[in-house]
Amino acid sequence: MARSKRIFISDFHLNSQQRYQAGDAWFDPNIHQVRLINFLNNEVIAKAKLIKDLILLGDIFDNWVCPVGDVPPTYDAIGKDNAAIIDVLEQVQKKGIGLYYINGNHDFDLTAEQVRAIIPGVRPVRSYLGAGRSHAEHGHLYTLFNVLDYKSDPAFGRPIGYFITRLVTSIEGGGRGIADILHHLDDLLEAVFTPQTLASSIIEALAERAGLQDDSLIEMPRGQQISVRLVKERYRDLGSHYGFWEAAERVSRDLGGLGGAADKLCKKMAYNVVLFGHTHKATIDKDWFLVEDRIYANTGAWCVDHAHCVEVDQTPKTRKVVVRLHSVGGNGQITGTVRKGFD
Ligand SMILES: [Mn+2]
Repeated sequence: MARSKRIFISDFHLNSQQRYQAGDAWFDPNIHQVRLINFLNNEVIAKAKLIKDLILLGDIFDNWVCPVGDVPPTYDAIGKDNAAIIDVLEQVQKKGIGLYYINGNHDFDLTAEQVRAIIPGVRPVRSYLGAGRSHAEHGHLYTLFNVLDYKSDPAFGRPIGYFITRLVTSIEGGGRGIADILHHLDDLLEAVFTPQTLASSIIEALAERAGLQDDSLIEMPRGQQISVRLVKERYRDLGSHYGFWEAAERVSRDLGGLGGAADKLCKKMAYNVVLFGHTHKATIDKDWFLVEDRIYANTGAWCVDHAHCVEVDQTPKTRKVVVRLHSVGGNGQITGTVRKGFD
């Protein structure tokens, strides 16, 4: 039997032991690790003869979720502190499955060299093309708060979402996970949405909720620090970099999802299948209204109650492409499937 299936999973948000112990990491090893490892063993490794590639679709490692008073973990530390998962990813490859790594925003500065040192054999890529006219990437590049931003931060390109995440993680009872971040933003944007004040108002309000002043310092990697004031100054022009309408459209993707970005991409690049992660909202739909016959699927997340994976299969004989969104239960077994195809 030919290997024809590509399996996509994303948004593990693996963090360091320090963050697991502090209880503010999004990935909870006590609940999420056994599910992930069982899934990889039973649904990927055990079915290796059917599977061509396993694609990690971004935000696998996370050094954003860390309160401002602590130094964020290095990628090496995150790798070491999740050795059991890294080990299974190596086993996947030993079964002849290609393992691909695509950066998300929470691991945007993890280099190809670094990821190859942490997961030997992995293939770092910017996007995954294959099986007909299908395209997969993390999806943050279509947003405003999470797109790499070398205009505001010429040295590192950190999106403002980096500081939003650090601040929300520092708010007492501020919550844990993307839904809580969106809750804070929703709340703030009603008051502040003009491009001129967008970024600085968000930082100011979140800093206040975290009990910080303008001259409070945020601990950064490599012994550096940055003040709240400097963050506000750096990102002040964020909205105007894109112009009002483009900024508004991008913010709507930050808040509401990436389906519209998938439509645009299909039109521009003539794809018929687009996969994203990033939103933590698993979905699959086939549309023929705005664009002719396109399938958009989102891989959801593995640091939440209900995990998902997306499978793209191309029947070797007919070359027909089928996309399946699988729900994954607490023990890592596939518990339900929604199928969309071109027949
Ligand atoms: Mn993301």
